[in-house]
Amino acid sequence: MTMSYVDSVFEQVKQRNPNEPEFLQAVQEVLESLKPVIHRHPEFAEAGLLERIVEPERQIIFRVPWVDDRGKVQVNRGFRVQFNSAIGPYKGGLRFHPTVNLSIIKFLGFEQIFKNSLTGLPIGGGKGGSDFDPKGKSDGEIMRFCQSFMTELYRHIGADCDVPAGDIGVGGREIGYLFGQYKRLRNCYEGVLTGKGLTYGGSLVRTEATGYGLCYFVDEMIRAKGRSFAGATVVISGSGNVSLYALEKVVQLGGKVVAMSDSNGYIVDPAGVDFTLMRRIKEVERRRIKEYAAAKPGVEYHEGCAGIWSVKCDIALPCATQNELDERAAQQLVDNGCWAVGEGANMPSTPEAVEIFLKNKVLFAPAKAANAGGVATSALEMSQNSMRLSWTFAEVDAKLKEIMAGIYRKASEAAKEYGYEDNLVVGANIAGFLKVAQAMMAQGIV
Ligand code: NDP
Ligand code: 2IT
Repeated sequence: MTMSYVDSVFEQVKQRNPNEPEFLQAVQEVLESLKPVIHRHPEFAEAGLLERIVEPERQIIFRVPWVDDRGKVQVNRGFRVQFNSAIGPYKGGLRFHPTVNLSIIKFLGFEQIFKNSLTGLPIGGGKGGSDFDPKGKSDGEIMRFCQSFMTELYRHIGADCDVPAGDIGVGGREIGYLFGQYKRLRNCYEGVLTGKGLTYGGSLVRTEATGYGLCYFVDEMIRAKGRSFAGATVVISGSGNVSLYALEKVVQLGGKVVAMSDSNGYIVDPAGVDFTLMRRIKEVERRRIKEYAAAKPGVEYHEGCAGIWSVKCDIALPCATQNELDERAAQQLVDNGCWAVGEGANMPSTPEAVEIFLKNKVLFAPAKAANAGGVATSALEMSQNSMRLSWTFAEVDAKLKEIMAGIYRKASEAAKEYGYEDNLVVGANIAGFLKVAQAMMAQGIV
Protein backbone atom coordinates (compact mmCIF):
# COMPACT_ATOMS: atom_id res chain seq x y z
CA MET A 1 0.00 0.00 0.00
CA THR A 2 1.29 3.46 -0.79
CA MET A 3 1.71 5.85 2.08
CA SER A 4 -1.21 8.24 2.64
CA TYR A 5 -0.79 11.93 1.81
CA VAL A 6 -0.89 12.82 5.51
CA ASP A 7 1.75 10.24 6.46
CA SER A 8 4.05 11.29 3.64
CA VAL A 9 3.82 14.94 4.73
CA PHE A 10 4.71 13.94 8.28
CA GLU A 11 7.69 11.91 7.00
CA GLN A 12 8.95 15.04 5.21
CA VAL A 13 8.49 17.15 8.30
CA LYS A 14 10.52 14.64 10.32
CA GLN A 15 13.31 14.58 7.76
CA ARG A 16 13.52 18.36 7.51
CA ASN A 17 13.30 19.06 11.24
CA PRO A 18 15.10 16.13 12.87
CA ASN A 19 16.14 17.96 16.02
CA GLU A 20 12.80 19.48 16.90
CA PRO A 21 10.93 16.97 19.11
CA GLU A 22 8.31 19.38 20.49
CA PHE A 23 7.52 20.69 17.00
CA LEU A 24 7.18 17.14 15.64
CA GLN A 25 4.95 16.16 18.56
CA ALA A 26 2.55 19.05 17.87
CA VAL A 27 2.51 18.45 14.11
CA GLN A 28 1.93 14.71 14.47
CA GLU A 29 -1.15 15.18 16.64
CA VAL A 30 -2.73 17.71 14.28
CA LEU A 31 -1.96 15.76 11.10
CA GLU A 32 -3.34 12.52 12.61
CA SER A 33 -6.61 14.33 13.42
CA LEU A 34 -6.86 15.69 9.88
CA LYS A 35 -6.95 12.32 8.10
CA PRO A 36 -10.77 12.23 7.76
CA VAL A 37 -10.78 15.84 6.53
CA ILE A 38 -8.15 15.19 3.87
CA HIS A 39 -10.14 12.16 2.77
CA ARG A 40 -13.20 14.35 2.23
CA HIS A 41 -11.22 17.20 0.57
CA PRO A 42 -8.83 15.83 -2.08
CA GLU A 43 -8.38 19.41 -3.34
CA PHE A 44 -6.28 20.15 -0.22
CA ALA A 45 -3.69 17.57 -1.29
CA GLU A 46 -3.64 18.93 -4.84
CA ALA A 47 -2.94 22.41 -3.49
CA GLY A 48 -0.09 21.13 -1.31
CA LEU A 49 -1.93 22.61 1.62
CA LEU A 50 -0.40 20.45 4.36
CA GLU A 51 3.16 20.87 3.03
CA ARG A 52 2.60 24.62 3.22
CA ILE A 53 0.87 24.75 6.61
CA VAL A 54 3.73 22.91 8.37
CA GLU A 55 6.36 25.33 7.04
CA PRO A 56 6.55 28.73 8.79
CA GLU A 57 6.10 31.71 6.46
CA ARG A 58 9.13 33.36 8.09
CA GLN A 59 11.55 32.61 10.96
CA ILE A 60 13.74 35.24 12.54
CA ILE A 61 16.63 34.41 14.91
CA PHE A 62 18.70 37.24 16.34
CA ARG A 63 21.39 38.23 18.83
CA VAL A 64 20.25 40.01 21.99
CA PRO A 65 23.23 41.63 23.74
CA TRP A 66 22.74 43.45 27.05
CA VAL A 67 24.78 44.55 30.05
CA ASP A 68 24.04 43.08 33.50
CA ASP A 69 24.17 44.94 36.82
CA ARG A 70 27.83 44.01 37.31
CA GLY A 71 28.74 45.58 33.98
CA LYS A 72 29.24 42.23 32.26
CA VAL A 73 28.07 41.75 28.67
CA GLN A 74 25.50 39.00 28.25
CA VAL A 75 24.26 37.52 24.97
CA ASN A 76 20.95 35.74 24.51
CA ARG A 77 19.20 34.41 21.45
CA GLY A 78 15.93 35.94 20.25
CA PHE A 79 13.28 34.24 18.09
CA ARG A 80 10.13 35.19 16.21
CA VAL A 81 8.42 32.57 14.07
CA GLN A 82 5.72 34.03 11.79
CA PHE A 83 3.90 30.82 11.04
CA ASN A 84 0.71 31.57 9.17
CA SER A 85 -1.06 34.79 8.13
CA ALA A 86 -3.97 33.33 6.14
CA ILE A 87 -6.69 34.68 8.43
CA GLY A 88 -5.02 37.71 10.02
CA PRO A 89 -1.79 39.30 11.24
CA TYR A 90 0.59 36.93 13.05
CA LYS A 91 -0.44 36.77 16.70
CA GLY A 92 1.09 34.94 19.63
CA GLY A 93 3.12 35.37 22.76
CA LEU A 94 6.78 35.80 23.64
CA ARG A 95 8.35 33.30 26.05
CA PHE A 96 11.44 34.15 28.11
CA HIS A 97 12.79 30.94 29.67
CA PRO A 98 16.24 29.27 29.60
CA THR A 99 14.76 26.20 27.82
CA VAL A 100 13.57 28.23 24.80
CA ASN A 101 14.86 26.99 21.44
CA LEU A 102 13.59 26.86 17.86
CA SER A 103 11.70 23.58 18.39
CA ILE A 104 9.71 25.04 21.27
CA ILE A 105 8.92 28.30 19.47
CA LYS A 106 7.85 26.38 16.34
CA PHE A 107 5.59 24.03 18.30
CA LEU A 108 3.97 27.01 20.02
CA GLY A 109 3.62 28.93 16.75
CA PHE A 110 2.10 25.93 14.99
CA GLU A 111 -0.47 25.37 17.77
CA GLN A 112 -1.26 29.07 17.71
CA ILE A 113 -2.51 28.88 14.08
CA PHE A 114 -5.38 26.57 14.98
CA LYS A 115 -6.07 28.08 18.40
CA ASN A 116 -6.39 31.55 16.92
CA SER A 117 -8.66 30.24 14.18
CA LEU A 118 -10.93 28.64 16.80
CA THR A 119 -11.50 32.02 18.49
CA GLY A 120 -13.37 33.14 15.37
CA LEU A 121 -11.36 36.39 15.36
CA PRO A 122 -9.05 37.55 12.53
CA ILE A 123 -5.62 36.53 13.87
CA GLY A 124 -2.88 34.44 12.25
CA GLY A 125 -0.33 32.30 14.10
CA GLY A 126 3.08 33.27 15.46
CA LYS A 127 5.30 32.91 18.51
CA GLY A 128 8.61 34.21 19.77
CA GLY A 129 10.86 34.55 22.74
CA SER A 130 14.33 34.11 24.10
CA ASP A 131 16.48 31.77 26.18
CA PHE A 132 16.87 34.70 28.62
CA ASP A 133 16.09 33.68 32.23
CA PRO A 134 14.20 36.44 34.05
CA LYS A 135 14.54 34.68 37.43
CA GLY A 136 16.68 36.62 39.88
CA LYS A 137 17.21 39.55 37.50
CA SER A 138 16.74 43.14 38.68
CA ASP A 139 14.13 45.42 37.11
CA GLY A 140 16.97 47.29 35.42
CA GLU A 141 18.32 44.11 33.85
CA ILE A 142 14.84 43.10 32.67
CA MET A 143 14.39 46.55 31.12
CA ARG A 144 17.74 46.54 29.33
CA PHE A 145 17.12 43.05 28.02
CA CYS A 146 13.63 43.97 26.75
CA GLN A 147 14.98 47.12 25.08
CA SER A 148 17.71 45.17 23.31
CA PHE A 149 15.24 42.45 22.26
CA MET A 150 12.89 45.06 20.77
CA THR A 151 15.73 46.91 19.04
CA GLU A 152 15.85 44.01 16.59
CA LEU A 153 12.24 42.79 16.76
CA TYR A 154 10.62 46.16 15.96
CA ARG A 155 11.51 45.96 12.25
CA HIS A 156 9.57 42.69 11.88
CA ILE A 157 6.32 43.53 13.71
CA GLY A 158 3.46 46.06 13.60
CA ALA A 159 -0.23 46.43 14.49
CA ASP A 160 -1.33 45.07 11.08
CA CYS A 161 1.59 42.68 10.60
CA ASP A 162 2.55 40.81 13.78
CA VAL A 163 1.32 41.49 17.30
CA PRO A 164 3.25 39.73 20.12
CA ALA A 165 2.04 39.33 23.73
CA GLY A 166 3.11 37.52 26.91
CA ASP A 167 3.76 33.86 27.67
CA ILE A 168 6.03 32.18 30.26
CA GLY A 169 8.32 34.81 31.80
CA VAL A 170 6.66 37.70 29.95
CA GLY A 171 3.94 39.58 31.84
CA GLY A 172 2.81 43.16 32.31
CA ARG A 173 6.24 44.47 33.33
CA GLU A 174 8.03 43.06 30.25
CA ILE A 175 5.26 44.15 27.86
CA GLY A 176 5.61 47.69 29.24
CA TYR A 177 9.36 47.85 28.55
CA LEU A 178 8.92 46.28 25.11
CA PHE A 179 6.15 48.73 24.20
CA GLY A 180 8.14 51.75 25.37
CA GLN A 181 11.09 50.78 23.20
CA TYR A 182 8.92 50.02 20.14
CA LYS A 183 7.24 53.42 20.38
CA ARG A 184 10.59 55.16 20.72
CA LEU A 185 12.11 53.39 17.70
CA ARG A 186 9.09 53.80 15.42
CA ASN A 187 7.76 57.16 16.70
CA CYS A 188 4.36 55.58 16.36
CA TYR A 189 1.71 54.82 18.98
CA GLU A 190 -0.05 51.67 17.84
CA GLY A 191 -1.43 48.44 19.25
CA VAL A 192 1.69 46.45 18.38
CA LEU A 193 1.61 44.37 21.58
CA THR A 194 -1.22 43.04 23.71
CA GLY A 195 -1.32 42.54 27.45
CA LYS A 196 -0.46 46.24 27.82
CA GLY A 197 -1.11 48.14 31.06
CA LEU A 198 -4.53 49.74 31.46
CA THR A 199 -3.09 53.27 31.32
CA TYR A 200 -1.56 52.80 27.84
CA GLY A 201 -3.97 50.79 25.72
CA GLY A 202 -4.41 47.52 27.58
CA SER A 203 -7.75 45.76 27.83
CA LEU A 204 -9.59 44.93 31.02
CA VAL A 205 -9.74 41.14 31.58
CA ARG A 206 -6.58 40.41 29.52
CA THR A 207 -4.63 39.58 32.69
CA GLU A 208 -7.31 37.16 33.86
CA ALA A 209 -8.37 35.93 30.42
CA THR A 210 -6.48 32.66 29.95
CA GLY A 211 -7.34 31.28 33.39
CA TYR A 212 -10.94 32.51 33.28
CA GLY A 213 -11.37 31.27 29.72
CA LEU A 214 -10.03 27.84 30.68
CA CYS A 215 -12.65 27.56 33.42
CA TYR A 216 -15.43 28.81 31.12
CA PHE A 217 -14.44 26.15 28.58
CA VAL A 218 -14.20 23.33 31.13
CA ASP A 219 -17.52 24.46 32.62
CA GLU A 220 -19.19 24.15 29.18
CA MET A 221 -17.63 20.74 28.64
CA ILE A 222 -18.62 19.27 32.00
CA ARG A 223 -22.09 20.83 32.09
CA ALA A 224 -22.80 19.14 28.75
CA LYS A 225 -22.29 15.87 30.66
CA GLY A 226 -24.36 16.89 33.69
CA ARG A 227 -21.39 17.80 35.93
CA SER A 228 -20.21 21.09 37.44
CA PHE A 229 -17.41 22.81 39.36
CA ALA A 230 -19.67 23.16 42.41
CA GLY A 231 -18.18 21.03 45.17
CA ALA A 232 -15.41 19.66 42.91
CA THR A 233 -11.83 19.23 44.14
CA VAL A 234 -9.34 20.76 41.69
CA VAL A 235 -5.56 20.54 41.22
CA ILE A 236 -3.83 23.32 39.24
CA SER A 237 -0.18 23.02 38.28
CA GLY A 238 1.96 26.15 38.04
CA SER A 239 1.33 29.41 39.89
CA GLY A 240 1.91 31.96 37.13
CA ASN A 241 -0.54 34.06 35.17
CA VAL A 242 -2.72 31.24 33.84
CA SER A 243 -2.79 29.23 37.09
CA LEU A 244 -3.60 32.19 39.35
CA TYR A 245 -6.66 33.33 37.43
CA ALA A 246 -7.83 29.75 36.92
CA LEU A 247 -7.68 29.50 40.72
CA GLU A 248 -9.77 32.66 41.14
CA LYS A 249 -12.42 31.45 38.69
CA VAL A 250 -12.60 27.88 40.07
CA VAL A 251 -13.36 29.35 43.50
CA GLN A 252 -16.01 31.67 41.99
CA LEU A 253 -17.62 28.65 40.33
CA GLY A 254 -17.82 26.78 43.63
CA GLY A 255 -14.82 24.45 43.32
CA LYS A 256 -11.96 23.95 45.78
CA VAL A 257 -8.32 24.09 44.64
CA VAL A 258 -6.25 21.79 46.88
CA ALA A 259 -2.82 21.90 45.21
CA MET A 260 -0.63 24.24 43.12
CA SER A 261 3.05 24.24 42.11
CA ASP A 262 6.07 26.04 40.71
CA SER A 263 9.12 24.53 39.04
CA ASN A 264 10.63 23.59 42.43
CA GLY A 265 7.72 21.90 44.18
CA TYR A 266 4.04 21.86 45.09
CA ILE A 267 1.81 22.80 48.01
CA VAL A 268 -1.21 20.89 49.29
CA ASP A 269 -3.84 22.99 51.04
CA PRO A 270 -6.77 20.76 52.07
CA ALA A 271 -8.79 23.80 53.20
CA GLY A 272 -8.63 25.28 49.69
CA VAL A 273 -5.98 27.62 48.26
CA ASP A 274 -6.46 31.28 49.23
CA PHE A 275 -6.35 33.34 46.01
CA THR A 276 -5.44 36.64 47.66
CA LEU A 277 -2.48 35.16 49.55
CA MET A 278 -1.25 33.11 46.56
CA ARG A 279 -1.52 36.10 44.23
CA ARG A 280 0.40 38.32 46.63
CA ILE A 281 3.25 35.82 47.03
CA LYS A 282 3.54 34.82 43.36
CA GLU A 283 2.42 37.81 41.28
CA VAL A 284 3.05 40.86 43.47
CA GLU A 285 6.16 39.77 45.40
CA ARG A 286 7.54 37.28 42.82
CA ARG A 287 8.49 34.77 45.54
CA ARG A 288 8.48 30.94 45.56
CA ILE A 289 5.41 28.77 46.24
CA LYS A 290 7.19 27.26 49.24
CA GLU A 291 6.48 30.53 51.03
CA TYR A 292 2.72 29.98 50.72
CA ALA A 293 3.14 26.93 52.96
CA ALA A 294 5.14 29.01 55.43
CA ALA A 295 2.45 31.72 55.44
CA LYS A 296 -0.65 29.57 56.01
CA PRO A 297 -1.22 26.93 58.70
CA GLY A 298 -2.21 23.44 57.62
CA VAL A 299 -0.41 23.65 54.24
CA GLU A 300 2.21 21.07 53.22
CA TYR A 301 5.10 21.71 50.81
CA HIS A 302 6.71 18.94 48.74
CA GLU A 303 9.90 19.26 46.68
CA GLY A 304 9.61 18.35 42.98
CA CYS A 305 6.78 19.64 40.80
CA ALA A 306 5.80 16.34 39.11
CA GLY A 307 4.41 14.92 42.36
CA ILE A 308 1.41 17.25 42.16
CA TRP A 309 -0.45 14.70 40.00
CA SER A 310 -0.53 12.25 42.91
CA VAL A 311 -2.90 14.60 44.78
CA LYS A 312 -6.46 13.24 44.57
CA CYS A 313 -8.86 15.44 42.62
CA ASP A 314 -11.98 15.52 40.44
CA ILE A 315 -10.61 18.02 37.93
CA ALA A 316 -6.97 18.57 36.91
CA LEU A 317 -5.85 21.82 35.23
CA PRO A 318 -2.22 21.61 34.03
CA CYS A 319 -1.19 25.27 33.61
CA ALA A 320 2.63 25.29 33.77
CA THR A 321 4.42 24.03 30.65
CA GLN A 322 4.68 21.46 27.84
CA ASN A 323 4.91 17.75 28.65
CA GLU A 324 4.51 18.34 32.39
CA LEU A 325 1.93 15.53 32.66
CA ASP A 326 3.14 12.12 31.45
CA GLU A 327 1.68 8.64 31.15
CA ARG A 328 2.37 7.75 34.75
CA ALA A 329 0.82 10.96 36.04
CA ALA A 330 -2.24 10.44 33.84
CA GLN A 331 -2.71 6.92 35.17
CA GLN A 332 -2.36 8.20 38.73
CA LEU A 333 -5.05 10.82 38.12
CA VAL A 334 -7.40 8.24 36.60
CA ASP A 335 -6.78 5.78 39.47
CA ASN A 336 -7.60 8.54 41.95
CA GLY A 337 -10.98 9.21 40.30
CA CYS A 338 -10.18 12.35 38.29
CA TRP A 339 -13.00 12.80 35.72
CA ALA A 340 -12.02 15.98 33.86
CA VAL A 341 -8.79 17.57 32.60
CA GLY A 342 -8.48 21.07 31.14
CA GLU A 343 -5.19 22.12 29.58
CA GLY A 344 -4.31 25.72 30.49
CA ALA A 345 -0.68 25.36 29.38
CA ASN A 346 0.28 24.60 25.77
CA MET A 347 0.67 20.83 25.16
CA PRO A 348 1.05 19.99 28.89
CA SER A 349 0.00 16.35 28.44
CA THR A 350 2.26 13.94 26.57
CA PRO A 351 0.59 11.97 23.73
CA GLU A 352 0.60 8.87 25.96
CA ALA A 353 -1.15 10.79 28.74
CA VAL A 354 -3.83 12.01 26.31
CA GLU A 355 -4.37 8.39 25.21
CA ILE A 356 -4.98 7.36 28.81
CA PHE A 357 -7.50 10.16 29.40
CA LEU A 358 -9.45 9.37 26.23
CA LYS A 359 -9.39 5.62 26.84
CA ASN A 360 -10.75 6.12 30.35
CA LYS A 361 -13.47 8.55 29.23
CA VAL A 362 -12.02 11.43 31.22
CA LEU A 363 -13.61 14.65 29.88
CA PHE A 364 -10.57 16.16 28.17
CA ALA A 365 -10.26 19.82 27.09
CA PRO A 366 -7.21 20.17 24.79
CA ALA A 367 -5.00 23.24 25.06
CA LYS A 368 -5.65 24.86 21.72
CA ALA A 369 -9.36 25.06 22.57
CA ALA A 370 -9.25 25.44 26.35
CA ASN A 371 -6.53 28.10 26.68
CA ALA A 372 -7.64 30.23 23.70
CA GLY A 373 -9.24 32.81 26.02
CA GLY A 374 -5.94 34.65 26.42
CA VAL A 375 -5.30 35.24 22.76
CA ALA A 376 -9.02 35.88 22.13
CA THR A 377 -8.91 38.71 24.65
CA SER A 378 -5.71 39.93 23.02
CA ALA A 379 -7.69 40.19 19.78
CA LEU A 380 -10.34 42.16 21.69
CA GLU A 381 -7.53 44.45 22.89
CA MET A 382 -6.51 44.95 19.24
CA SER A 383 -10.11 45.85 18.33
CA GLN A 384 -10.32 48.40 21.14
CA ASN A 385 -6.95 49.91 20.11
CA SER A 386 -8.14 50.24 16.50
CA MET A 387 -11.33 51.96 17.61
CA ARG A 388 -9.47 54.04 20.21
CA LEU A 389 -12.12 53.02 22.72
CA SER A 390 -12.17 50.74 25.74
CA TRP A 391 -14.85 48.37 26.89
CA THR A 392 -15.79 47.73 30.54
CA PHE A 393 -14.68 44.65 32.47
CA ALA A 394 -18.20 43.22 32.24
CA GLU A 395 -18.34 43.76 28.46
CA VAL A 396 -15.00 42.04 27.79
CA ASP A 397 -15.75 39.22 30.24
CA ALA A 398 -19.11 38.57 28.55
CA LYS A 399 -17.42 38.44 25.13
CA LEU A 400 -14.76 36.06 26.48
CA LYS A 401 -17.41 33.74 27.90
CA GLU A 402 -19.30 33.74 24.60
CA ILE A 403 -16.10 33.02 22.65
CA MET A 404 -15.21 30.05 24.89
CA ALA A 405 -18.72 28.62 24.55
CA GLY A 406 -18.40 29.07 20.78
CA ILE A 407 -15.10 27.19 20.72
CA TYR A 408 -16.63 24.32 22.70
CA ARG A 409 -19.53 24.21 20.25
CA LYS A 410 -17.27 24.25 17.17
CA ALA A 411 -14.94 21.56 18.52
CA SER A 412 -17.70 19.22 19.67
CA GLU A 413 -19.68 19.65 16.43
CA ALA A 414 -16.62 18.96 14.27
CA ALA A 415 -15.80 15.87 16.34
CA LYS A 416 -19.31 14.56 15.83
CA GLU A 417 -19.44 15.38 12.13
CA TYR A 418 -16.23 13.45 11.44
CA GLY A 419 -17.20 10.42 13.52
CA TYR A 420 -15.23 11.16 16.72
CA GLU A 421 -18.03 12.20 19.06
CA ASP A 422 -16.77 13.61 22.40
CA ASN A 423 -13.14 13.65 21.22
CA LEU A 424 -12.33 17.35 21.53
CA VAL A 425 -8.70 16.79 20.52
CA VAL A 426 -9.79 15.75 17.04
CA GLY A 427 -12.70 18.24 17.02
CA ALA A 428 -10.53 21.26 17.91
CA ASN A 429 -7.87 20.33 15.37
CA ILE A 430 -10.41 19.91 12.58
CA ALA A 431 -12.48 23.00 13.36
CA GLY A 432 -9.37 25.17 13.75
CA PHE A 433 -7.84 23.81 10.55
CA LEU A 434 -10.88 24.20 8.28
CA LYS A 435 -11.10 27.99 8.48
CA VAL A 436 -7.37 28.40 7.82
CA ALA A 437 -7.53 25.86 4.98
CA GLN A 438 -10.41 27.66 3.30
CA ALA A 439 -8.58 30.99 3.55
CA MET A 440 -5.40 29.46 2.14
CA MET A 441 -7.29 27.84 -0.75
CA ALA A 442 -8.86 31.21 -1.62
CA GLN A 443 -5.50 33.01 -1.60
CA GLY A 444 -3.66 30.80 -4.11
CA ILE A 445 -0.26 29.14 -3.75
CA VAL A 446 1.45 31.51 -1.30
P1 NDP B 1 4.13 32.33 33.87
O1 NDP B 1 5.52 32.63 33.56
O2 NDP B 1 3.25 33.39 34.44
O3 NDP B 1 4.02 31.06 34.84
C1 NDP B 1 4.58 29.85 34.49
C2 NDP B 1 4.37 28.86 35.63
O4 NDP B 1 4.75 27.57 35.19
C3 NDP B 1 5.22 29.17 36.85
O5 NDP B 1 4.58 28.72 37.99
C4 NDP B 1 6.49 28.37 36.54
O6 NDP B 1 7.22 28.04 37.70
C5 NDP B 1 5.91 27.13 35.90
N1 NDP B 1 6.87 26.56 34.95
C6 NDP B 1 7.39 27.16 33.86
N2 NDP B 1 8.27 26.38 33.24
C7 NDP B 1 8.30 25.26 33.96
C8 NDP B 1 9.04 24.05 33.84
N3 NDP B 1 9.91 23.87 32.81
N4 NDP B 1 8.81 23.09 34.76
C9 NDP B 1 7.95 23.28 35.77
N5 NDP B 1 7.23 24.42 35.95
C10 NDP B 1 7.41 25.37 35.05
O7 NDP B 1 3.50 31.78 32.50
P2 NDP B 1 1.98 31.67 32.05
O8 NDP B 1 1.11 31.38 33.21
O9 NDP B 1 1.68 32.82 31.19
O10 NDP B 1 2.05 30.39 31.10
C11 NDP B 1 1.83 29.06 31.57
C12 NDP B 1 1.45 28.17 30.41
O11 NDP B 1 0.25 28.66 29.79
C13 NDP B 1 2.48 28.08 29.28
O12 NDP B 1 2.40 26.79 28.71
C14 NDP B 1 1.94 29.10 28.26
O13 NDP B 1 2.40 28.81 26.96
C15 NDP B 1 0.46 28.86 28.41
N6 NDP B 1 -0.42 29.94 27.94
C16 NDP B 1 -0.29 31.22 28.43
C17 NDP B 1 -1.16 32.20 28.02
C18 NDP B 1 -1.11 33.59 28.56
O14 NDP B 1 -1.98 34.38 28.21
N7 NDP B 1 -0.19 33.93 29.42
C19 NDP B 1 -2.20 31.92 27.02
C20 NDP B 1 -2.31 30.54 26.63
C21 NDP B 1 -1.41 29.61 27.09
P3 NDP B 1 8.52 28.92 38.10
O15 NDP B 1 8.00 30.20 38.64
O16 NDP B 1 9.21 28.09 39.12
O17 NDP B 1 9.32 29.10 36.85
O1 2IT C 1 -0.21 30.72 24.08
C1 2IT C 1 -0.92 31.72 23.96
O2 2IT C 1 -2.01 31.70 23.38
C2 2IT C 1 -0.43 32.98 24.55
N1 2IT C 1 0.63 33.00 25.16
C3 2IT C 1 -1.20 34.25 24.37
C4 2IT C 1 -0.89 34.88 23.04
C5 2IT C 1 -1.50 36.24 22.80
O3 2IT C 1 -1.18 36.78 21.73
O4 2IT C 1 -2.24 36.76 23.63
